[in-house]
Amino acid sequence: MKYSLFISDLHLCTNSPHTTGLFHHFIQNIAPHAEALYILGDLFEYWAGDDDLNTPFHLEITLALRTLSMQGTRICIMRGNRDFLMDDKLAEACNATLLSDPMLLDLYGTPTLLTHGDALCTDDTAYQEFRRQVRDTTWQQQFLALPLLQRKAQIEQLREKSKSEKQHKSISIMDVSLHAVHELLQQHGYPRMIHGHTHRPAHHLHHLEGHTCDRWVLGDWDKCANALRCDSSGISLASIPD
Ligand code: LP5
Ligand code: MN
Repeated sequence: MKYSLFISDLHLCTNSPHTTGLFHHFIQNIAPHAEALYILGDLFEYWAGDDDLNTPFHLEITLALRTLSMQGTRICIMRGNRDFLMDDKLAEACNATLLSDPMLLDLYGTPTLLTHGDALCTDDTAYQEFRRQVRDTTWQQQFLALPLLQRKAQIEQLREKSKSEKQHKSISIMDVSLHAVHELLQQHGYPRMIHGHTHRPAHHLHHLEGHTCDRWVLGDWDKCANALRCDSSGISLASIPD
């Protein structure tokens, strides 16, 4: 039976060799059996711009994805809040298609809405204000015009700020807002939804105006690989043997 796999929030970087090992195992042994692999954001710990493609680590990751794609598994990549600066050169290096966020598609006969998930965390007003600023095209052009090393230094400062701010934010503020979820489901005709970002893997049901919508939340890859499998019979946790 044909199926697709969904992953997100790997946060790959040279400081996390365990997760990088999980990634290579998944790409070499699990993903080749799927017809498509969807990466729903935060593949990387952060992405400073496509001019950072040629580090040994980034070459290793893009080559792994390109090899998978050449073997016949279609790869679709969505930007996350850490790697929203990924662009066409990154997609070309991986032989992947970049998806916009949100993206509605027909998956084996079921309308399915894909999103990273950060835009749904509307109660986190400090983050949403920051998000508006950095998703602005003019801001991005100015930021990408800075030297790569300067951009990386700024992002690393920002990662520290994000880590410390998160310690003072409540768990509920950092989750998706139900209001935002319901609004998005309504706007798109009550589809099934798959997202990541919150690192709270779960299957939720939303009963809305006579419709029941499934919402699947992907897990992060801090300790183990996490993927969802989707085929014509529905969605389930992918089994990933060691
Ligand atoms: O990523 P995670 O899970 O730790 O936390 C997110 C939100 N934080 C972020 C920031 C990223 O982690 C940092 C890396 C982004 C790289 C982008 C590259 C280009 C941008 C470079 C800009 C210099 O997304 C966090 C949420 C959390 O998810 C849960 O949803 O709470 O949000 C924050 O922590 C944001 C703060 O609340 C507000 C930050 C204000 C920063 C003001 C500008 C400072 C610029 C400093 C640069 C020197
Ligand atoms: Mn995220």
